[in-house]
Amino acid sequence: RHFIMQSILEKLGIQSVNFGTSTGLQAWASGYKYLSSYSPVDSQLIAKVSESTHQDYQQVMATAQTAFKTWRNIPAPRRGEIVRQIGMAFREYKAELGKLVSYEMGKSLQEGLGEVQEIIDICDFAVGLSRQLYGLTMHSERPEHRMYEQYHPLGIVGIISAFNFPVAVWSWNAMIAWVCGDVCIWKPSEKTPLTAIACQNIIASVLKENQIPEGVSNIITGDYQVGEWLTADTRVPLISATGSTRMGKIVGATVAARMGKSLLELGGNNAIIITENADLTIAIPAVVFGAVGTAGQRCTSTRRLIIHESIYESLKERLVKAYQQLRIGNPLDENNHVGPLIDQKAVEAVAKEGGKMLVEAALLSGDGYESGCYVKPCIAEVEPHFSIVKHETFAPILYIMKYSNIEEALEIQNDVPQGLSSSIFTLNMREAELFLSANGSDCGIANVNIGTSGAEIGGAFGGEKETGGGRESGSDAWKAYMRRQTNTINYGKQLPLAQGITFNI
Ligand code: UN1
Repeated sequence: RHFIMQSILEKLGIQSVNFGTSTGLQAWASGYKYLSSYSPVDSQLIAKVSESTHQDYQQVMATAQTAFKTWRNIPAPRRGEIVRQIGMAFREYKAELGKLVSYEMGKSLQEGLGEVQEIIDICDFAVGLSRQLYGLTMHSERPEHRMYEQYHPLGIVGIISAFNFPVAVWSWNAMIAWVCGDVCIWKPSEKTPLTAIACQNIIASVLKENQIPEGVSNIITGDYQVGEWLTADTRVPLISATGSTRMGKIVGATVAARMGKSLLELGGNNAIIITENADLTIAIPAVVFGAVGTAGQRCTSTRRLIIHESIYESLKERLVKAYQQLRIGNPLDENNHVGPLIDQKAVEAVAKEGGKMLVEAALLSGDGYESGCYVKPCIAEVEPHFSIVKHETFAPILYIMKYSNIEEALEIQNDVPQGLSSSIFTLNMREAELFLSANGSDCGIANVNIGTSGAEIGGAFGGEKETGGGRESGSDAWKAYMRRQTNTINYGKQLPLAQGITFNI
């Protein structure tokens, strides 16, 4: 193992190859099965993590249940203060954690650091929120009555996160859940367990210093089966899951069958419309970053480009030129634009795609590409109705197609099963406003003159249709993490009934 990575692992508290599942402040390794975390950068084994056994799971659950009873009684602004300190701890470890994210997942160092920045930002957001968990008051229809609503902590929140944002998406859920008074059980992707353990270690010291009980922050590790224990468990009122639509349908059905709540953030099939009124000097870098950034493995990655016919040929040429300039290689080297895919299985998915190739996909081999996970981003010319265009392939594949009028462009944009992110590049106000109107984009995110990816934490993040409908992170997404209660108080001497009903005995 690279000695620099070794010292980073040590600083993040990952010292032994047999590091166990950790829950809050204590760590144990009763399991006999291990997850091996290999880096897609150079295929080195970084470390092994013990998988949670069912017994571990039951112990974590019991600890979480007990912790909730204490945590929910700590005033929300005081919980916010703990989250503020957590944000400070992540500032301290930003360089190391950002590097580990990059090495374990394969995204560029810039993006690895960006993920830690998202954690810091959501901590700040959550601190402010901890004093703003507002409910409404209503005027009762009855005299001498008062009505209001309040939000109470929900309980245990199960967080299932994906490999592509191994730490940021967890933090959107965990930081909000904690100020709301919930406790969390996190099942990270089995492809990126180490970054999760590093996060747990970073926050453990804060929790300990503040004498927060064991079980407010828990991790369980393993494959889909461990996830199933969580999703089927009636002790978990909310499951927040990020991943494929295939996974989300199973999770959603399991949670719904027990009347739990789920917050799903699933696949996207994000398009950019480039009209004849676009400023191409900003449109082209937005498209390339959206399509090849994170090697096309963001749920917000740009997958489709819908281009006005009048500029189609010239834009095509400029894109091909831009793609020729892409440097593919070790993501820890800041000169490179594109790193590896998560594993070789992901590489196989690229080979199955079709369309008329403008820039060919290729699996790279040789010096620096030994892990077999590096692919050359590709562009394919397609018709909007092709079936390959309707599904999400988690790789740097960009489909381009043309349109002749804006209504047609909107129809193409909306005619896919997914509904996460979308953008339009235009300097024409009518086109921009139409895109944002009820007749425009049907996605949870709709942007003008910026790309589909790279959303800020302050907005509600999520999408419609097969994307799952959940909203995480900013705005009022916190409401999903609390239970709402409507209260009516009669301070008079009569008992008037609602709707004017009389009942005399
Ligand atoms: C994801 O890919 O699951 O908007 C989340 C973005 C990031 C988050 C993506 N802030 O691209």
